[in-house]
Amino acid sequence: MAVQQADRIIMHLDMDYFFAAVEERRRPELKGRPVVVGADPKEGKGRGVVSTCNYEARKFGIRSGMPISRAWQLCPQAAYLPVDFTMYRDASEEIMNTARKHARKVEQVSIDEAYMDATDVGSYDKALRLAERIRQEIRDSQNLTCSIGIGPNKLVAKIATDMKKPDAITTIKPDEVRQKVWPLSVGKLLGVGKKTAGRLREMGIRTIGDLAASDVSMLMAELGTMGYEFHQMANGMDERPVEEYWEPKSISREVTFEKDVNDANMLTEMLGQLSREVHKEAIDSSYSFRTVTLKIRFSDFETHTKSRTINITNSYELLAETAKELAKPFLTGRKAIRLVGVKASNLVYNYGQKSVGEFMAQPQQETSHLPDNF
Ligand code: TTP
Ligand code: MG
Ligand code: MG
Repeated sequence: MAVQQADRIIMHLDMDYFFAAVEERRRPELKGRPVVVGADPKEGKGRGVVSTCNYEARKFGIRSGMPISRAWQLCPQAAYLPVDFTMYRDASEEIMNTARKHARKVEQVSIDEAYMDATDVGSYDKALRLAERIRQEIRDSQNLTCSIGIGPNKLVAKIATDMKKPDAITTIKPDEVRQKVWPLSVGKLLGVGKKTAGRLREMGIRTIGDLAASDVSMLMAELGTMGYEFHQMANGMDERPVEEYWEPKSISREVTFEKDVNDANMLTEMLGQLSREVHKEAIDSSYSFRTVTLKIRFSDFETHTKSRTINITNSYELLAETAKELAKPFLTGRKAIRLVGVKASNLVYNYGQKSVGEFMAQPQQETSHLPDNF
């Protein structure tokens, strides 16, 4: 079978039962028990869904995205914990930093997932040793487990990760695609949802191998250009590069006035202007933010910064209003002002469809829901 990009080596890393694993780390007494992270189950009457659960809870049939009331029916004795997104995001940042220490290019694709380009290590054996180092370092520094897949492209690497979890490394070399990937169901391919899988089934196509062996013009007649893409993928072909971006720590603008200013209206207007520029950069680079910081320097160089953390947002109004509110105590006219600045930090990247912001948008709960026996 022809795999054209045999010269690339791509790794895919995904943390194991991520939110629940971070919760277990915080409360080691939970280890070995079913743990569900998500909405408040309210003794089976709760609304909202399961974010994730550990492998013990999965044995009861609980899954991400399932109504929390259903999870309660399946396993009322589980520990039910609210989503503590800040803690998971901090862990995610540490994990991605570890990955960046080892791989030349790292593309984070979700809170617990990244692709790495390991072409420059030169061989699959060396890539495996590199993956082992990364897994070990995440375990040592974060006390969390991950799974890593290694393959000739993103598609095959991700399929490899999913093949063996938790705490596993799986390699699929180009000449193993036929043996390891073809027996899998078509649903494993990117973009093949339940509906497309159903249509393919009607055409007698169930496995990735069936798809690879199908006539490409027949697939295109049925599914349009998607048919062509699925056929390519089924043959293990995926040219998408690993695209790295470095998460900026903050976005800020400041201005030093030519002449010190004592006019509150003018300062407020300038804060609005600076907020607009910060906001534009955040939107252009797909970031929401949680923390707004104001910086003020008086004519005698006395400098103050004040921060406020708000609900995650990408609203200009919220940014500007928060900056102006933070500035109020300084606009008494007591001293002239030399410099003002506005900063947005605690940035959260909006990952297309299922953005981190959406996870955050789930109602936050204040308390945890550990049953008494935990
Ligand atoms: P996943 O990597 O899909 O799942 P997981 O890490 O919990 O488990 P696995 O071992 O199978 O990889 O998602 C990462 C995190 O994203 C997950 O811990 C919680 C969150 N998440 C949701 O909040 N809602 C969802 O529907 C999914 C799929 C994930
Ligand atoms: Mg995961
Ligand atoms: Mg994931």
